[in-house]
Amino acid sequence: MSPAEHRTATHCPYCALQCAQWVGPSGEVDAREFPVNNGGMCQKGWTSSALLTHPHRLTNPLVRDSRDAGFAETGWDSALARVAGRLAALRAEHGPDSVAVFGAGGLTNEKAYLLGKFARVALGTSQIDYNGRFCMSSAAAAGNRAFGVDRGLPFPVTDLDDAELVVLAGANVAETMPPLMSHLQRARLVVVDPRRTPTAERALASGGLHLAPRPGTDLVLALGMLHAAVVDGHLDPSYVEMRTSGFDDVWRVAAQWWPERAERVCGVAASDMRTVARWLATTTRRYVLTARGAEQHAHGVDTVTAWINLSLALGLPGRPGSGFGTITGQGNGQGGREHGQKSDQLPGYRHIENPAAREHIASVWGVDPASLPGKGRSAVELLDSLGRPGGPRALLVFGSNVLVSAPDARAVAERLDALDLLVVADVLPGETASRADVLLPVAQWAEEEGTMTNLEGRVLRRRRALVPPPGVRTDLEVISGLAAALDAPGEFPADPMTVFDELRRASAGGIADYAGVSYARLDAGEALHWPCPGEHHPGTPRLFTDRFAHPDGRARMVPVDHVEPDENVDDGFPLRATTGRVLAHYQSGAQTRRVAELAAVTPEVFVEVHPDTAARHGLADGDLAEVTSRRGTTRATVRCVPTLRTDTLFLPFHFGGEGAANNVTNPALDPISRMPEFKVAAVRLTPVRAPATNPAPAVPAAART
Ligand SMILES: Nc1nc2c(c(=O)[nH]1)N[C@H]1C(S)=C(S)[C@@H](COP(=O)(O)OP(=O)(O)OC[C@H]3O[C@@H](n4cnc5c(=O)[nH]c(N)nc54)[C@H](O)[C@@H]3O)O[C@H]1N2
Ligand SMILES: Nc1nc2c(c(=O)[nH]1)N[C@H]1C(S)=C(S)[C@@H](COP(=O)(O)OP(=O)(O)OC[C@H]3O[C@@H](n4cnc5c(=O)[nH]c(N)nc54)[C@H](O)[C@@H]3O)O[C@H]1N2
Ligand code: SF4
Ligand SMILES: [Mo]
Repeated sequence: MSPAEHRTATHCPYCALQCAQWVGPSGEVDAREFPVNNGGMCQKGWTSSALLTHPHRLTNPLVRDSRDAGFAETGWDSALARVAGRLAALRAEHGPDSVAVFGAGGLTNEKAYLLGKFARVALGTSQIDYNGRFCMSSAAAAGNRAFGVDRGLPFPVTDLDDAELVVLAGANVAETMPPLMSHLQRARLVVVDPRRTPTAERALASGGLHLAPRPGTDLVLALGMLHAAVVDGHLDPSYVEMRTSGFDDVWRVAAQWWPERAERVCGVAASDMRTVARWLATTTRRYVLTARGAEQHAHGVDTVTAWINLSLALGLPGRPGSGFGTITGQGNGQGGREHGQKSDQLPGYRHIENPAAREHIASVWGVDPASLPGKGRSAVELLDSLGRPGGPRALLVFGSNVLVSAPDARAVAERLDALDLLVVADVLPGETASRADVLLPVAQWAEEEGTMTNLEGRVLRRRRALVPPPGVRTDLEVISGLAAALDAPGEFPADPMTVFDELRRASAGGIADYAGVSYARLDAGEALHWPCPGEHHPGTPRLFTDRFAHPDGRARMVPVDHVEPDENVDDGFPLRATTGRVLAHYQSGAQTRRVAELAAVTPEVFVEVHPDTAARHGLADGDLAEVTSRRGTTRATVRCVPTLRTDTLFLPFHFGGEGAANNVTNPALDPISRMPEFKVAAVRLTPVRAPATNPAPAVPAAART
């Protein structure tokens, strides 16, 4: 590592833990001491510099006249003029909603903010949404409903250090945020996951439990535990009385879910439900945390609500040393959902249909409130509307590889192909970028300034250690340049601090209030968790200590009941496929599949199958198989896993093409969050008979003896 004075303090480009890094003058990366990561990083963080100088890196704007043609390099002025010209023509002919924008939870706060403003002011479109719908939307909706505010962890990660018990529902943190495990050393862990993940192994080693429900039945499991807690005398009546409302309605449902009945639905032993309820009630420092396994369902909001209800009945949220939280996902999964790239949202976590919110934001933007569009389509619905009558005819994508990561990949490919214009800003030629008409090369994390908000709602500084390659611009420069080429009203500065200062004013008075957060305070090392409403406000590391964010100060317990997953198994599709992550790859794999060290760990897609299930289908470890749902097929190599449920298969979603897990996933949406059901699809498993590569030579019968 280079001398200390030449290295720059920043954070990892990938997940929401935002481990602290040093980046040296040649891009070399080292771990940096910071509360969330305790000086550690995972393999992805350690190898993140590989992409800075990767030969596939995009370094020039690329354009083409048709999808069949090859790309040609062009200059920035000509690329931006071309995009602006076509967008203006589409708007003139078909109206502003004919142009759509797709953002991402990996974008900095500044980018997310400017992108939302660009859509509403420069394009005048309501059609903007982002990949956070695939990620956090169910937990966010449940948190808003119960607590009146959505901040993934309403306490710092370091509070977990002293926990005695942590229930992880659908979270495989040992692979998805490995350094987070350093905060779970003392705790007994209960892991709820249909698979015996490395996190579940840790639970067993900690003296805890691994509960393996049938995918999509966590809600019943939580109801069974609530039933057990109440019947066994563990309810915290004074907390429920003082700090919550709605318990009676919740109990009316939970009363019907005695553990044995819940067991029949979810497959977890009733005795284990009673044990966990007792552990939760009889330890002092205890937490319930959810992640995508519990959330990515067509009833994900209600499922998270069921875990919240259990936590409230036992008095966890807002009590020192205890709590409920959700582990966010993408680097800026938290900040990315606060500043207005969501279809129903304006900056500061304001609602776009609230007249006071529109008035405030319009005044910051210097436009007439009436000119701001209303609510647009959610991500899956937006993708589904592309190129259809009345749907958008152009799409601008910033920071998402939807062809691999959105559910029902074949349908997404059809919709992208139906567009008149696809513009992608990316650092690499991933699957979606490669399908674009115009491809705009952007800077990477170590080449730009900005802020990110980590899983604890703490605002962090991303700092520039390197100059981007010539020909590459930052996302902010791209958005600013496009606004200028469109002759847009309002200001679209490309300087991150200028954008952030405007974001502060826009967020002021909102739920996610950043008014008091400044680059100067962050650079001075202050730990600022929102809300931070003033220059002298210390920020809010812990929410809910005195009151919840609803007007009456109480948390709302909302009655929820079991609903089967959207798609049932039947003779044609007798198994359930669930999907998720492995340690070495990140998301759609657009980045990590190109990093040699990571590709060596997990070179290709696999499907986890119980050995008995594999044998029943004529398959063994290492065989090639097809997993087929009502929508499509994923080809993957069989990995026999004896600890897996026999009715369940698991596919990582980090691969594209024939190996894309999303060829089979179900785009059924949660009615509230519009989150797709990534975690359960009805499938069948079939062997792929490899074509004989060396067919035996035909031997004349007479020669056989
Ligand atoms: N290595 C790596 N780390 C990452 C990422 C990555 O792509 N790779 N992505 C980041 C992002 S954006 C996110 S959102 C987080 C996600 O972090 P996690 O939520 O931990 O990751 P997943 O693997 O999607 O899902 C967790 C587990 O849910 C289980 N599961 C499936 N169905 C069910 C169910 O019905 N109920 C329950 N209880 N569990 C179920 C799966 O078996 C899986 O082990 O990770 C972040 N960190
Ligand atoms: N089956 C299944 N599907 C899933 C999930 C699942 O569990 N199962 N999980 C879902 C979840 S939780 C998530 S978060 C999504 C994520 O999936 P995606 O939305 O596809 O996210 P990434 O793969 O991170 O895509 C990021 C893209 O943006 C580029 N990029 C990186 N940084 C920047 C930047 O600063 N600016 C720009 N312009 N581009 C950048 C990368 O090169 C890459 O091409 O996948 C979802 N899809
Ligand atoms: S855990 Fe997340 S933030 Fe930390 S090094 Fe790994 S990918 Fe980066
Ligand atoms: Mo995510």
